Amino acid sequence: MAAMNTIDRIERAVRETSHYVKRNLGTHAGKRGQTNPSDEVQTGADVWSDDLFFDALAPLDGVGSYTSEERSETVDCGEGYAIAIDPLDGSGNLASNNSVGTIVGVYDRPLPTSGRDLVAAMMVLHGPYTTMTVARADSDVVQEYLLRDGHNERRGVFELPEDYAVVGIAGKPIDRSEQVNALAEDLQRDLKLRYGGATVADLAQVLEYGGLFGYPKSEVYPEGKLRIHFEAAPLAYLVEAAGGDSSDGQKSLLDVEPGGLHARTPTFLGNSELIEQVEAALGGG
Ligand code: FDP
Repeated sequence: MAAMNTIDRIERAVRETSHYVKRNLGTHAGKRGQTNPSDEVQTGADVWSDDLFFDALAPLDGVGSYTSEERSETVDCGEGYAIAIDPLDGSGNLASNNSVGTIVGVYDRPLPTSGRDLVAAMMVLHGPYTTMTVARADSDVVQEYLLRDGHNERRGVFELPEDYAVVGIAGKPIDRSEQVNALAEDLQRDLKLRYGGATVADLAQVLEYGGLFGYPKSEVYPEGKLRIHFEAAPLAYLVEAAGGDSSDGQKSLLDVEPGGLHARTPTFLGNSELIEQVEAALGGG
């Protein structure tokens, strides 16, 4: 058996921590009333899961730093890859007992940096069952695992279907631009509406059925809501590896240069034809 490399070790630590998170999530779902570095209210589960992932990932050989959506600063851990993590993506869904997940980006350069420096991206989805989807520079496939009872099984590989069926675009029409509203209306004419409020869960629908997920800029979020390092770039890496595309409205999300650790971007992920449609509609800004 080949020796484990650093990405194998990161993958294993994310899987094992995710098993534990899933089993204990309900006990930590209450609001705590503090805010994260993006000024959003954290749930107890955000802080709890961040501590768990930190304890599992920071000591690994080959991990050089740990940066989280829940911490203002990067924690230096030695020499090696820079980890960027959203430990509990979609935690606003906890109160209503809907899906949440985890997103991990592994960069081979210190942050801030663009998604072109990613060497792996992982997304865990806590739905009716827990899955983990992994794209790596050293693998040709986007692999999905089923995580159950402390055990992991290969469940299949993701390749975006040629046809597409679903669309989910975030935000209230009253806060979005006219161009975004026109695009959404157009797409919703022949695609099924799927928006649940956790990026990982909404993206899982796009990976499975084909389609488009979007979090555009709006009056509430003039730069978009999703963070480049922790959400947009790692998910773009996954989708592009699965044969799809990504965009901030003009270019691939992997080419967006973050102005800081918690910088945000408008985010569109999905089938190439739909991303072309997004850029044709919004390319002017
Ligand atoms: P949350 O704030 O609940 O952690 O990370 C931001 C995020 O969730 C995404 O997972 C999700 O897609 C989005 O915000 C939901 O935002 P809205 O409530 O504005 O739809």
